[in-house]
Amino acid sequence: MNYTQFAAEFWEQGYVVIDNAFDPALMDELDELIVAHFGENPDFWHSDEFLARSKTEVIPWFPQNDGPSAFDAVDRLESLEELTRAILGRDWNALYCMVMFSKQGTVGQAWHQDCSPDVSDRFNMNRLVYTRDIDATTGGQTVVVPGTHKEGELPPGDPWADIEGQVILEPQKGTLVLLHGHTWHRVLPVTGSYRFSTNYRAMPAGTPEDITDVCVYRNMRYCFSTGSVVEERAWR
Ligand SMILES: O=C(O)CCC(=O)C(=O)O
Ligand SMILES: [Fe+2]
Repeated sequence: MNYTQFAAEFWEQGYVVIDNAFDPALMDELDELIVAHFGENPDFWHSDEFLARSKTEVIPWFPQNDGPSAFDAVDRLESLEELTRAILGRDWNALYCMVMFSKQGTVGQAWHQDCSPDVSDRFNMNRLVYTRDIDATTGGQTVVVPGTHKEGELPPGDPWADIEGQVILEPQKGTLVLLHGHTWHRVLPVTGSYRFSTNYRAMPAGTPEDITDVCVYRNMRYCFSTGSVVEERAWR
């Protein structure tokens, strides 16, 4: 792996896609655990207001919160550690590992930034692991706008409208996507089957642990710990 080159691309574009980053057998193992955990028809976890306002139909699971697990194997990979260090610096910290599950027929996730861009060098980095293919037949592709990690706040507007310059990603089994938390991104509607990603979130040294507590959408800022809209953003 050329860590320096990937790091340069990350800082230029606000994301980088690395195919075949993980052993297929490990992907199968994690995929099976995720499917077993959620079953076919899990209940939503967020409040109705959040689901309605954010237009984000996801159910989170923190698999490392229940003690040692197969998910630790990804954290332990030297390649991922080195790549993360090349981007975030030597004293980066792991934040948490979160699986985000969306049922078939749900809307995916509206445009957002994972954390406030008010301070440009204060951010989380998503390290997204895909244990199965995502493409136009499954739906749920991840969409990013390259370079927007340098453009400040996601502008108010239609939570779902296309944004000029957007790029649709179709991660495959074993793909790693590194995504800056300020980069404007969303997930397309989940048409074919249920859909999930596993996110090993990380952050540079000195970043507060609650960095991802307030998420920026085009129509509001939403605080997860209090379950409330902390800012309305008018757009029509
Ligand atoms: O699941 C994805 O592809 C993106 C998820 C996302 O927006 C995030 O983890 O912050
Ligand atoms: Fe996100």
